[in-house]
Amino acid sequence: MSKCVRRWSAGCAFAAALGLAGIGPEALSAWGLKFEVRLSESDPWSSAVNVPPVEGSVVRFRFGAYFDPGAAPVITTADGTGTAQALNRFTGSNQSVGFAPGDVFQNLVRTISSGNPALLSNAGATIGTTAVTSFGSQLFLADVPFEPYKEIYKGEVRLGSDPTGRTITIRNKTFGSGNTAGLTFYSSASLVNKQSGAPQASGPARFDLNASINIVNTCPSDLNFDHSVDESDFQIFLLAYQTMLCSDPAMPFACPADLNDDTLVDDADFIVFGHAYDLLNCP
Ligand SMILES: [Ca+2]
Ligand SMILES: [Ca+2]
Repeated sequence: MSKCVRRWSAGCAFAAALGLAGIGPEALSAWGLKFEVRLSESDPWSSAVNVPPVEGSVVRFRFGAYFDPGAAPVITTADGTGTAQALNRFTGSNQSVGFAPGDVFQNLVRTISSGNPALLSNAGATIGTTAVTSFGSQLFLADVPFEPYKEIYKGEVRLGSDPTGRTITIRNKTFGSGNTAGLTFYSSASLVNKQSGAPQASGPARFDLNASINIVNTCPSDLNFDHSVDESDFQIFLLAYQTMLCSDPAMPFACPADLNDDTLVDDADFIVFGHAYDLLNCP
């Protein structure tokens, strides 16, 4: 605490507040980038969520860095080996893998108190650039007491109209740039003991924790996505049944009424649909 107060009083006060909020240590790898998702503001953050393929569905996500206080010395870089205690910046970009046309990032918000605007620059499936996104001294991760995770920004993924099942992974895209480290932090709240978190061929104990959005229809016969299988769905099914071939241009995209995936909408699908229709409510 004394070192912290002497050198970084503003940042230490910030970290102390977070420490008092009860954020506890996590059993993770030594350090890395962490991405998490949730469906609503009241849900806990998670590494994965399931969401039906409904246009306009929103999944919240956040991005930060974590450090394991129990893995000292936790970081080996070109500058030496030390225990991570203070994160000072992130350099690089993050991305989604698996976006379908129409899927977008939106409402990106920096949740640290300062930072280069490049941190949140969004181009399609990429967020950020290789610009140095300095945070000043606000991201202490140790000393007051150890803070194992620091959120850097948050945002949302909004699904487009693609009705097919798929997985979107939110993860790092580029880490560092040239001689500029991906993360910069200090081993003892001292500029002298700077440890640059650049990628090291020998392995710097970095392990990123990615997040997944699993787009799955858990109620396939609910063809209009209103959580029940009723007359409205039957009308949609009937049109597909009359069209029959999934390859017919008149068939809705991805042939959702082909419930047994055999490229036809026929009696076999009607049996599946009829069973769901009897149940009415989606599981
Ligand atoms: Ca329905
Ligand atoms: Ca079929």
